Amino acid sequence: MNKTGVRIIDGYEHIVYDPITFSEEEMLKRSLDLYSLASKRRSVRHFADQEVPREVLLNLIRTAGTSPSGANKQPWTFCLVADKGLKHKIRIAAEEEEYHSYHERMGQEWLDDLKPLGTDWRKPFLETAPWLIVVFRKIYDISQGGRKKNNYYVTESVGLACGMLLLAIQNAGLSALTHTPSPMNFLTNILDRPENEKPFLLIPIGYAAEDTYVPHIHRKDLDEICVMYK
Ligand code: IYR
Repeated sequence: MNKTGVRIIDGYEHIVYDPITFSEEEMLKRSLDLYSLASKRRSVRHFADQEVPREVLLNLIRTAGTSPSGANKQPWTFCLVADKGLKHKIRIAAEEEEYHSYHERMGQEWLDDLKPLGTDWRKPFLETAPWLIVVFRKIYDISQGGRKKNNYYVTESVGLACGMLLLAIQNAGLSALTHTPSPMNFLTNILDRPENEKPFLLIPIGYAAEDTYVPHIHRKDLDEICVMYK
């Protein structure tokens, strides 16, 4: 290895890995602290009319962009929408689809499952939230020369990136909703995205409105989600 920590392995440049480590005591505290932060995350549907600095949003997206992805293709685009006209268009189109979903497309079991959450076809939060993050998954890339290039495990990769994004949002002291109007092709048209990008998730983000109430849901106990082989 040379002094810069760069090494050629099998013909490809590698850099020395520089892991961040902690004492066991610190590790225990940090893991518990992050769990405590994560456990307070809730889906929020009521937002305050309060700006969030653009640079914060950019840092959240930067964090999401550190996610692992198939063959490191990073097959995602995060659209940041603050423009009121665009938010209005998105709300109108989402509500139209959701109206049909709630009245015709979703079965009774699905509607019953959603009753405790109090959702319906109306989506005012798409206009009240100061920002919408619209996540697209790139089903393939397009090379400089216009050729199709494969991406791999696209859904898994973008799902992982969104998980990191949600935790980053929580860490910044903001609130968000993972919203999936269905179908959501209208986002491709409104945001004028290329044909290799498919909408994945719509995330309204901002400060929760004062006196926001959320459903009293419970998270599964550890012994319901974790199986130890020891
Ligand atoms: N997409 C609809 C319905 C909906 C579906 C599930 I599954 C939820 O957990 C919540 C809502 C909507 O956003 O209202």
